[in-house]
Amino acid sequence: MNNRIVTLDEFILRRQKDFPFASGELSALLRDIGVAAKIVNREVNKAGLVNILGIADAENQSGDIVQKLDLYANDKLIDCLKNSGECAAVASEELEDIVTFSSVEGKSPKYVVVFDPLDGSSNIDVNVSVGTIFGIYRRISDKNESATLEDFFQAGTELVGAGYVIYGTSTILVYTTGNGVNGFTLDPTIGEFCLSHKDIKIPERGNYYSVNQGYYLKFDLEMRRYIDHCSDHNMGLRYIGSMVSDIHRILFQGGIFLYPNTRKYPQGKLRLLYECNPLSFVVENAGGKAITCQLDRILDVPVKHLHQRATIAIGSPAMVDEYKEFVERYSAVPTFN
Ligand code: P6P
Repeated sequence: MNNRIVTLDEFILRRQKDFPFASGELSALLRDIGVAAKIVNREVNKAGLVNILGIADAENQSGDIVQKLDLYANDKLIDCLKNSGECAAVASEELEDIVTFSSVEGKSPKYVVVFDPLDGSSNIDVNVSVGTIFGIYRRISDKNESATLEDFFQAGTELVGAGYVIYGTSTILVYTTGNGVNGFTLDPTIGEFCLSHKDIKIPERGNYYSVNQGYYLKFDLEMRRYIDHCSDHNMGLRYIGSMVSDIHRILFQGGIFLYPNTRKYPQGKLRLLYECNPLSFVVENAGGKAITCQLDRILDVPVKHLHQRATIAIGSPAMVDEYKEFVERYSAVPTFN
């Protein structure tokens, strides 16, 4: 059994032949994201020890109270990507607009990156796992000019790479460039992400469903009937309040995560650009499915603005298909697909 350590950097370089435009820029960009993740991890792991807890006196674009660590993670990701020379601009949950980068060493970067720097950050103060979500698009605007919003208003199907980092009992980076999904666990003794979960495939179904049951009475009929179905079939409920953590569990144990429209969030709460699309890209590449609660494939949904919200049902293919049947059977809105 060959249990030689394979670091993230080594893996990326080995698989560079898989990249459609294997000229090394995407490899370098992924490595830079790995560096940012290590820096963020260092601070997340000691959040309880230094005065970076508590509420920054700011709100982000979603109107959420921003924890200081959100801002720290946001800044570190921007620094790493700005200096990489491979990224032309970023969009972040913590930024109202895109941030474009000037050229580094005369390079004209091919890519832009979207990210939620610290998803589920309300859990930080109670030591529950949180995560960073990222997605990589090829630029479509004029490479001789600064990147524009046009580069970010691309459907999820145009992603060339996506992944997440979960800061939990261990820190794991999971990513795909469209050719399989692989997980790397950070070994703090050597400061390297090491291949730990090769070619992840999501189970066809699982024993848990994941939804904020507290909103049950506010859900539409089809969602309530689906939840009743899960309960009638003795499925367990696991909901962490950190989408990265729930999706990570589902990737390995199977299951379904749902965030439908509610009175407070009639379009859904989660953000399409930097939460739903990247995680759907990962889940689909692991053999899963991701649709809106109106039954559109998440990755096909047109991106019209940076902080656009979406409803989502994502996870094991058999369970997403089952949920789809409930929507078709109980939804007031006729479905034609
Ligand atoms: P609710 C965290 O704020 C987040 O964006 C996701 O990580 C999480 O799944 C969801 O919101 C939790 O939302 O309304 O259930 O508290």
